[in-house]
Amino acid sequence: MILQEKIQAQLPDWRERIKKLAKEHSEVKVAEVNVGQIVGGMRDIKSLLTDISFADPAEGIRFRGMSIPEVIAALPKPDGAEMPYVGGLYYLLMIGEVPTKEQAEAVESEWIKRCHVPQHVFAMLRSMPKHTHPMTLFVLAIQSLAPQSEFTRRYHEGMKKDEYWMPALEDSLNLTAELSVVAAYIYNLKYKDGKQPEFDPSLDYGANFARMLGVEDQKGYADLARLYFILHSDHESGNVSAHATHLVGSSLADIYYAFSAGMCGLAGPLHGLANQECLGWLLDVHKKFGGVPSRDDLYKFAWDTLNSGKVIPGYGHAVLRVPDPRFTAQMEFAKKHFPQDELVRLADMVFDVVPAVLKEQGKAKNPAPNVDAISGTLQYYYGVREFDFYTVLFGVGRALGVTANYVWARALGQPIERPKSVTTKMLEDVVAKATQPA
Ligand code: CMX
Repeated sequence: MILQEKIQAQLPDWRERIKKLAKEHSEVKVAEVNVGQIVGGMRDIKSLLTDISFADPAEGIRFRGMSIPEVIAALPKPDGAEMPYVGGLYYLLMIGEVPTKEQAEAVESEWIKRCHVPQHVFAMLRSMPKHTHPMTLFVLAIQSLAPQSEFTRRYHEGMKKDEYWMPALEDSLNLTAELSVVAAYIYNLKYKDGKQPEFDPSLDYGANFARMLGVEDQKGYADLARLYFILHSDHESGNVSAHATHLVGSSLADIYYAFSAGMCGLAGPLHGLANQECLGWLLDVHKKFGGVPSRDDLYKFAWDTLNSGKVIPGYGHAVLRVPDPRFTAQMEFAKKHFPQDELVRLADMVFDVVPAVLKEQGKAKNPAPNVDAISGTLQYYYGVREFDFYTVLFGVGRALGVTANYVWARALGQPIERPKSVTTKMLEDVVAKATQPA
């Protein structure tokens, strides 16, 4: 299998580099930690190792060193499509090289081969109460796929440590193949008549997702799905979903345990839920003014939101200090395909007005839009209007990045994570010593 062969070929060199760092340079200091970082949610503490992606504060995310526009331009595309194969992105994340069209298609074929969700998963989903949140269903479905884990089976047979990554890759390919079917099934079960259009083995990942979701404009939505999954795949390892997956995986739990932990984190309002809150805010503006408001009205509305003690969703970021290139890519897509759509025009006006308002308020370190400022608007345009489902979409994309990290973490023998805690008294003592007059 293509990914296995490529990783195998790269492994000796990577293992040597890590071994050298750990054996010969483990005492070299990388950064210092201050009290603010410990009290403030470990913000910016450099303590995670990944080569899959890097979020540069001044540039945004780079996948294997490539910016979003570079990735979209370089990855091969299905015939007649505007956006690249999702399988091509998976190849890039796993291998660190831009695939040829044949290589991207080989990953897509692996997914098609492995796309057999066991019937008990659907039966379990059908047995849940109708009002269950789609993210709860998603997590349960991931867990219910766990009995197929190759990693767990081989672990209990006593596989050697340097082989861990192989069944980890098997599991990751199976999981990512099945997730799109599971997500579409949840959508159809919860919001439609429960019948799901058949998976078509002649289509790629994005087109199949559009088909299974049953949207009207299949071609347009297939491109959006490809773009959406690519953009949401990874944002280095410190965010909640990536870090939770990595942490749980470091205990040698299989990817089903690890990824479902990540998805529980994604379900939180400060992480994956923000996209639906952002669209909700745009729709509130739209409703209040009966369409796209004047700039003055929007300016006042934004200030009213801040004055009522709320944040303006879709703006600000923990790491980025510029407009998120994932926002820019989606805005360009919307302006190219449906520039006259009222919500797109409104989102564009918000982009013009809100950063200035946040700057005037002077609190947010980054007054620019993040990925969530537009992603719901695009889904809404294509008729996917069930807000609660948006985090599931995010999860399908996020699986690509976190499983690539999981495979490489096992390949490089990354150990179980165990940071150290301190007590409040210890911090106070450190502060007292540091601030003592000489
Ligand atoms: N509207 C109003 N106030 C904001 C703000 C916004 N969009 N963004 C930041 N602020 C405020 C913070 O609430 C904070 O206020 P307090 O000092 O009163 O607590 C202050 O500005 C400083 O915050 P920060 O250091 O700039 O931002 P954080 O790293 O603490 O938080 C984030 C980052 C994303 C949670 C925050 O910007 C926010 O709440 N934005 C709106 C929600 C949102 O869009 N979330 C999606 C994140 C996307 C992602 O994770 O990829």
